[in-house]
Amino acid sequence: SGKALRVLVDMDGVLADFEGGFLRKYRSRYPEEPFITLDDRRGFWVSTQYGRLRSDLCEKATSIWESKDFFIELDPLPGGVEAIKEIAKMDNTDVFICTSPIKHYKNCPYEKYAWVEKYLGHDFLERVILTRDKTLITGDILIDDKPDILGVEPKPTWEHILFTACHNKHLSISSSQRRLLSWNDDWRSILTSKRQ
Ligand code: UMP
Repeated sequence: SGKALRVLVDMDGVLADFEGGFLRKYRSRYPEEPFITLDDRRGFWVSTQYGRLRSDLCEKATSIWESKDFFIELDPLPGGVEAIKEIAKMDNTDVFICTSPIKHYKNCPYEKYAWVEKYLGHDFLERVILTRDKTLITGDILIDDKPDILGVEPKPTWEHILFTACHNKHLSISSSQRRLLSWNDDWRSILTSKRQ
């Protein structure tokens, strides 16, 4: 059956509900300010869309994920924890969580590890990759909700599977690109299709 299949799984927007956690805390902290419903979200960058709504809302949005306890308090997205545990147990398969920390580093890296320990267990900490450049990481597939994953490596080894999120659901993707609509979608077939 050949070399083990290497599966890279993004965290925010794939395993952890970044968008839902953001909106709840933004509305709680800034109850008088306008907000963007999840249905009206467009574009990967929350800060950019809030900045277009009113220029000062860009930094108010940023203040939310720069706050202590933001990342650790994110809820798991439906089925994600169960799916990645199942992938981890599959024969001939290596799974890693591949996530980009924010540059305001006081809380985020710590809380990402703490989230993984809380929901996936201490042993899963072996499987965490924090990087701002995912093109450097080799793998067979990368399941990620960001439409454009760019970095210094022009030809990453992985196939990017676009995980559907509120901000990307309206995007038309090229015929060659594949989507995972949710963890209820057929991720097992995507893995099977990549095996030798
Ligand atoms: N993020 C921002 N600004 C935004 C939205 C998200 O800095 O408007 C952060 C949250 C995550 C990171 O830490 O960007 C995205 O990481 P990946 O999902 O690409 O791993």
